[in-house]
Amino acid sequence: MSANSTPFIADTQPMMTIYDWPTGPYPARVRIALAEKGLQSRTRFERVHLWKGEHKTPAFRAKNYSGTLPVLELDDGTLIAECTAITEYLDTLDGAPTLTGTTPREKGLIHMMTKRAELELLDPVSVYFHHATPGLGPDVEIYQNADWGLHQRDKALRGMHYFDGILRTQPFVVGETFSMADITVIGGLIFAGLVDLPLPDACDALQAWYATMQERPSVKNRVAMSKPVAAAA
Ligand code: GTS
Repeated sequence: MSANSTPFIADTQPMMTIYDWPTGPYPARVRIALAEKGLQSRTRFERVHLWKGEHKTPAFRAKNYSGTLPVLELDDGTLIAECTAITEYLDTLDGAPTLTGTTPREKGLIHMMTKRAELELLDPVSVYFHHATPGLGPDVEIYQNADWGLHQRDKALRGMHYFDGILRTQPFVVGETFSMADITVIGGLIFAGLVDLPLPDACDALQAWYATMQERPSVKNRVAMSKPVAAAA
């Protein structure tokens, strides 16, 4: 058992390992999905130190060619990277998806809006962080283009207005049900908060939605999820 393993795991359940960084916005997406699906007790977390660039080492790139977090490793050695792919796996594990849709229509819309949340919000905030701020520091950020970073910052702000418009007329990013698309927008706003990119005042629907989302236990407890459980008295 590794130092990060939680001691309350039922021995009979197959285990999964998540390689991540506890406060990271992309890792947050998978942590929220794990909590929504009640899979925390089947998960061990292995911390990969982002600020030391551990995700760029050859050893880690052997697990994920892209050198990014999070990565899911199954006990048979299967490796699944990319938050969307990991969420799809977790959501369908019990045969009762709640985050990725059940009908073809739902699945199509949720996939589209998840991709849109990445393209128009989360990924641009990330590019802004890595290119137009010190990012993870000079040892990790080997190429930076500040103009590109600032351009992506503006794109992220436009994305906030876009999602604000969506959330003016419905409670969730895809209609009436919380889904992977909501989780992805949450990831974008977590990242925006970390890089001091405030939601525009005009985005009051997005602000109200985010306040509600932050009250969800899966969102609220995402960082604490991997803290070692206190020893039983
Ligand atoms: N498309 C990937 C996914 O969806 O999983 C992107 C993953 C990603 O960018 N993860 C961040 C990362 O590894 C983790 S965090 O910044 O949210 O904590 N960034 C480090 C880097 O050097 O790009």
